[in-house]
Amino acid sequence: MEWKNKRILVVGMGRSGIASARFLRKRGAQVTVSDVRSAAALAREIPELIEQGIMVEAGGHGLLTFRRQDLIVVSPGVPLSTPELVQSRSFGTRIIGELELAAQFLRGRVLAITGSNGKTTTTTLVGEIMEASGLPTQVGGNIGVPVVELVEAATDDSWAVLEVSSFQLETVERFRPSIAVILNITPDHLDRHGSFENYALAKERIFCAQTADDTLILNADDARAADCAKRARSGVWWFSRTSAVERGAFVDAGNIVFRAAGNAAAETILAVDEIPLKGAHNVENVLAAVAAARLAGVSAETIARVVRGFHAVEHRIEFVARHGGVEFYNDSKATNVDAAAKAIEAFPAGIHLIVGGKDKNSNYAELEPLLRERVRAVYTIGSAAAKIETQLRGIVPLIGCETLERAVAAAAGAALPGEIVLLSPACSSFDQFENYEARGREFKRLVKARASQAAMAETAG
Ligand code: UMA
Repeated sequence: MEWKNKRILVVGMGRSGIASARFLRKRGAQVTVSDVRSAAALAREIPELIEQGIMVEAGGHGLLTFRRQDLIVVSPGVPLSTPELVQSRSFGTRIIGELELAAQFLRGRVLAITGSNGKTTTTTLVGEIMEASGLPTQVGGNIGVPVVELVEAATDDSWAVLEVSSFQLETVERFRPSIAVILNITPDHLDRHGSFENYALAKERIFCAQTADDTLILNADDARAADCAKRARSGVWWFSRTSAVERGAFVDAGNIVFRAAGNAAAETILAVDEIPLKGAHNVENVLAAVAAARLAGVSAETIARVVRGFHAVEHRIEFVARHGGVEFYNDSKATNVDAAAKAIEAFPAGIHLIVGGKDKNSNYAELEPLLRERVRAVYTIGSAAAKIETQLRGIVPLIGCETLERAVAAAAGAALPGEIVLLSPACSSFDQFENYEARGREFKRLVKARASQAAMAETAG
């Protein structure tokens, strides 16, 4: 498509929308950005956009604004069921997302990672491995850097290592990763996608444009992810924590190994014990990273070296502090039930668990066996609290706290030496925070403030 003077509407003025609008304007398009937030709320963003010649509609989406466009670029957080988008589609207007837009310009090869959980950790790890091996690498996508921002520095020899979400994948057509990874598919975002199957089908779009020259890496231990092999045109490789795979990465006698083909001998990469990250799910993330990096041509030695030195990504079972013998962990990125389950599994017992936020039509009762086994008490926060309390009643002691501040105080007050206070909310954050990062930062601030108060009291005493 020739972009010059094309009328393009960007929906949403967040990270993705602003980057798309700037990108399109630079290529000569007539760009309008529309956002439901008020002009006052967008006071920081609007002046710069106007200065660049971008038109701004704030305080709601106008039906007419949506009508006069050659193309609509929608932000990942805007549902495709938004009435203005439904109407535009019925008029035949093409609607794409920022990922598809970027894919049409991005040079070099793409290594894309999706999954319900583990995306950010695996993407960060693969990015570090690729960089350490000397391959020109950029990291972006759902991890926080819009993919259009990678276009300028990309070359025919470079790699873009991308975390991609179901929201971004929903609108891809020509996005074609040389290597695609599906870590797992478990219920998430059901409020947006309507059903688990719709959500899974959105994830499958990661390989919709792949050909036999491309590679798809799947988790053999995850039934829905493994099922994708039936519909892939690409070469399928596997990873598994529980059994040997014909080709790919698996655990063998306590080691992470990689097998290039069914009859080849597996090469040892490193021992499972050498992985510095907590939890069985992180073994899966490492297996996926090993398979992806090995297939991108990185040596076993480089992979092992980077994995050994890799520590938790912020907000993912991140160690915050230890005081009064109690350890505090920030797992704010656990925005669904499965992610919270994985965090609980990472600690044997004595957990004081802070849960809640904005519900996504989730079933918290799925946590029951783990709560009974490992959790001393659950502290609820946010708008999902009433639903969580109803679903978990009678399983563990429940303490309604409403705010994170009260939850930290209650959990810290109740936890005994040797126990754990874990923020792993199983919900999104948007009812009380700007995003999960803000929630995680607030948790860390509260914990550290308590620790320094305790230290001061001790000194004074
Ligand atoms: N908005 C509208 N109309 C609507 C809905 C929203 O105008 O109907 C506006 C909001 O007022 C706001 C803007 O859209 O101004 C927000 O857009 P957005 O929600 O797409 O957020 P961005 O800031 O553009 O961030 C997005 C991703 N957000 C989501 O998918 C919700 C970020 O992923 C991503 O890092 C960023 O693009 C860069 O690629 C975050 C996320 O929560 C981390 N992802 C979900 C997850 O990981 O579970 C999928």
